[in-house]
Order: sequence, then structure tokens, then C-alpha cells
Amino acid sequence: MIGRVGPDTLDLELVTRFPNGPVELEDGLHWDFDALYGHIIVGLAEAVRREPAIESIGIDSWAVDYGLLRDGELLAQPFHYRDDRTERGVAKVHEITPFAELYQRNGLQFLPFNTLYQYRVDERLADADTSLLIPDLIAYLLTGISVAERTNASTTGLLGVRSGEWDAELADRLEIPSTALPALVDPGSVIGMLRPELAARIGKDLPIIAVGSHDTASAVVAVPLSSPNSAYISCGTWGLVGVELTEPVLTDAAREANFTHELGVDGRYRFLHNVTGLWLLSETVRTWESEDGAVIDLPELLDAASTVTGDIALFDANDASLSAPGDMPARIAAVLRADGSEVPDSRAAFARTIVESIAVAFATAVQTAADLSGRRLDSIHLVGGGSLNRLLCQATADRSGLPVLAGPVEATALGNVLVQARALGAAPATLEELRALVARTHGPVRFDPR
Ligand code: LRH
Repeated sequence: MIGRVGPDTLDLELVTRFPNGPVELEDGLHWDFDALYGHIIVGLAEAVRREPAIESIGIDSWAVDYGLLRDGELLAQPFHYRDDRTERGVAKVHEITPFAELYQRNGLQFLPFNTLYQYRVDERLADADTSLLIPDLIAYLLTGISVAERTNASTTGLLGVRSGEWDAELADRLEIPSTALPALVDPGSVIGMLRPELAARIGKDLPIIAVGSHDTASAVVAVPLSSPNSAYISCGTWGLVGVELTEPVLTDAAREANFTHELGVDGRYRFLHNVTGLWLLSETVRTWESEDGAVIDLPELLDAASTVTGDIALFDANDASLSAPGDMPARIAAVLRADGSEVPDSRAAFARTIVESIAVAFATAVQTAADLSGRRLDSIHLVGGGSLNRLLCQATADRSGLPVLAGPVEATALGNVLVQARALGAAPATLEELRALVARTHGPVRFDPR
């Protein structure tokens, strides 16, 4: 994406998009990082060709996953967090440090793929001289400089929730080497300049500026929140549902509700819960497409889903059996049957069941966020790809009883460029002012509860 930011301007131009799915290798599920990196270099060169005035580069991606380096070379393709080896890591870590203690230290909700569990079962870690989370790995390949951007580092489970610094004592206890704890940097700081050979290939010598490199941290920057009484849902593959806080809520109730404290830009806390989001729909559609040998038109499917009448079967969107890639319609059907519910008999009805089940999980998480934070919430901002799904937005409004303000769809990219622009003196200083700029330039679409 190319971003253009001015006093009343906030524009994005899409340069390139490429698929990025899990690949099954002999030892488990991985990312095809080499392909990803290749696309990034081609995309950067094209961006500079289209807009020679580009001043900087910012990188964000999904959280928790990492690449291992030795002498500057990647040891293997990074593992995908949906690989089931992490289960063994959970047992080992909790044996050494019970979850309740972990929560007091790192404030993270339990997700079986949090980086510390992955590290604990990664036999290659001992061979590495550096471990970098995905955006930091890309920054390293571009600049030669290894750092850990703080918002994403908070998803490893190895950062102190109050201090925002590496918890070296915990890492020691879990026998995670200090090579996994690079120097921390904050969003807005310059990581370094492009390596000369890359600057030549891309066509310009540019700085890489740290942004909220956890995609959700960048997305939350660009949620046009106008009051503390709004919840947000950053909805793509996942639905990240919560509120922004300035102090952590490290209570037993927050731990039991599995609410996380991921660090946000400017020291805020992203107090949220991961709900399995549009992954359920995209994996379902992927399965149907491979059965049919033909592409499914998603807007058409959702239109048909919105005309379904009668009782809608519901299932727990967060059921653990729905997390790995595979035959999602069969798995959802199994969850429905186990619960004594009818399995919808058409694809439209099945899609409706998925969307409504996600909306129920969203509404529940919003209510829990309100209860735990003591806020009286009066609206929900829904950003990301899910904001284009009108059926989901309306269902979320209906099931929560709160208005849903949908958009911007590209919140993550907007938050990324806003933090770069601010570092370059081209955008205002506070998050509130940055969000006001988003609200002026990307007014949300309102869905009132029916
Ligand atoms: C969303 C996301 C989310 C994490 C998950 C691994 O893309 O970064 O915030 O929990 O991926």
C-alpha cells in the first residue's frame, strides 16, 4: 500500500496483493516466507515507481510467529501458529510456570500458539543466533538491523505486562535463550536504512520506521474511536474484540474470561479477546471450492445467506476443533451435531449459521469487555475486512443491542502509515488526533440494532 497523509488527507493506494496461506511440510505447517519476501521486494519497487516521493516504509503482520537466523541466514521457513505441535509446548510451559502466574507476569490470554509455547518445543532454537518475529524479520532482511518492535513483542508472552520490558527471568526459567530477546524499539523509531543493494533494486534509499508491527496494534490506531465508551472489533481472519485501556486489569475474572493485554501504540493496552473470525467462512468456502473445482462468489453467497428465514442454528465459534486448516463444513457440522443442533441443509443457510455464530461470539466478548473494564459501552467500531460484510455488521448490532460503526476496511494499513507520518512530522501527535483524522476521511457506516 502507498499511504498519503496530510492535514485533511489520508489515502491509501493498493499496489499489490498476494496470497499467503499455510503450507504443509514434512515437519508441520509453515509459512512460505521466501515467497512472501519476494513479493514484498517486487511490491516496494512498484510502489516507488508509482510514487517517487515515498519517504519511508513501515511493516506489520500477524503476531506470534518468528523466523530463526544464524549468521544472517534463515534456518528454515517459519512455523505457522496453527501447527498443532504447540500443544506440547503448553504442557511443558505450564508445568514450569502455572498459567495464573504467567498471566500476572505477561497479561496474555491463553492461546496455544503464544510464542513462548512455540519456543519451548522448537528444536532449532538452540542453533539460532537470533530469533525475530515476522515484521522484525522483514525489517532485518531490509536493513541488516535486528530489533523487536514492542507491540508485537508483547504477543510472545515474554514481555512484562507492566514494565513493557523483556522478562528475562521467565525466559531463563523456560530455558528460552536470550537470542530470542532482541533490543526492543517503540513504534515511531527509525529501525534503519535499506541495505544499499536493496535501495538500488527498489529505486530509492528509504528508512524503515517501526510502526505497531502487530497488525492488530496498527488497526486499533486507526479505529475512529470518539469516546472511551466504544468497543472495537478488528475483524479479518480473527475477530479481536475489546477496548483500549491505560491501566491493565489483571484480575482473576479477566484471566478466567481469557482477556489479553497486548501492548498498543503509545503505551496503551489492547484489552481484548480473540474470537475465531472470518477464518470459519474462508475455510468453508475453500473446502466447497475444492469440492466444486470452481470459485465461489462471496458477495453472492452472503446475499443468499441474508435471505434465509426461520431458526438459525448456532455453534461456538471458538470451539478448538475449528482452529486448524481442513474440512471446515464437516467440522462445524460435527460441533452442531454434538450440541444437538440441526445442520443447515443449504450452503446459504450454512453461511448464515457461520456469520450469526461469529456475531454471537462478538456480542458476548463486547459484554465481557464492558463488565471487566467497568465501562458502559454505547457503540462498537468494527474495522478490517469484516466491515464489508454487511450481514455480519447487522448481526453484531442485533445480537449486542449496540450500534455498529463499520470501517475503515483497511484500518491496519492506515494505522501503519499514520504512525510513520507522525514520526516524520506529517501527522498530529496524539492517538486521539490521529483517530479524528481517520473519522474525517473515512466516515464509518452505521448499523443500528433491530
Ligand atoms: C491477527 C493476529 C491476531 C493474533 C493472530 C495470530 O492477524 O495478529 O491479533 O492473535 O493474528
